Amino acid sequence: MNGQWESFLAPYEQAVSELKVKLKGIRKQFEETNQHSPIEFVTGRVKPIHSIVNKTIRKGIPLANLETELQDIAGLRMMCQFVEDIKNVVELLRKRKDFTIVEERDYITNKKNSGYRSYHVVVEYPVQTIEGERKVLVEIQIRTLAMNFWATIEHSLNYKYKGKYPENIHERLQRAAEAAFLLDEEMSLIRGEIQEAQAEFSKKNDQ
Ligand code: 0O2
Repeated sequence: MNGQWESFLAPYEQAVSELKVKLKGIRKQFEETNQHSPIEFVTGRVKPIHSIVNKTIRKGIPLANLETELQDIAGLRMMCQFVEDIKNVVELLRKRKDFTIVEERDYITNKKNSGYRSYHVVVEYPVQTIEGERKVLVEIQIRTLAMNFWATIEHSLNYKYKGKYPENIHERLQRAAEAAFLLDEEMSLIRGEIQEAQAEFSKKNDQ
């Protein structure tokens, strides 16, 4: 059984490794050209077998339909400093020729009831194997550092409650998510004001 899982997951492992290198490469290119990188850091993982099995049970997905119906067996996360960076990252992904976007889910405009915010892009990525090309689905989650802070902690608390928080905890988590989003908005405003001041300063110096 474990051997079967291993060979099933092998192309997903390959997709995650390759995409980690490629997406980290975007950040490097911005740095090399002395531009603000919309990407702060990139992580990736293949979903553990027990999480795959639990999710198929929870969502009623037959194991035979895993490849088409479970879109996040391979997952990448791209963390950004500012909310505005997220749309720039999505634009960069849309322009790429090494995979095809099959779905986008905007949980920033439409936050989840839990308070979760993130932009999800599902792509079909071709993996080259010794048996030929295999296309696998990969979910790329794009979020700010503050959204990631909230989601990481909420995810670890969720294990204790299995998604069923007592009402007051649920409300406090929602409020904490709003606080994280306010922080994102404030940081963007501060950045905007600093950029304006810098532009003024350069204009005066040029006169
Ligand atoms: P893990 O351990 O991160 O892999 P569903 O799972 O039913 O909500 P679906 O169709 O799988 O939805 O797609 P969706 O919602 O676009 O992506 C699910 C993934 O988004 C989750 O994967 C999490 O990574 C993240 N996510 C979604 N909602 C929340 C949330 O309320 N809190 C946190 N912390 N993360 C969330 P998994 O499989 O749940 O978990």
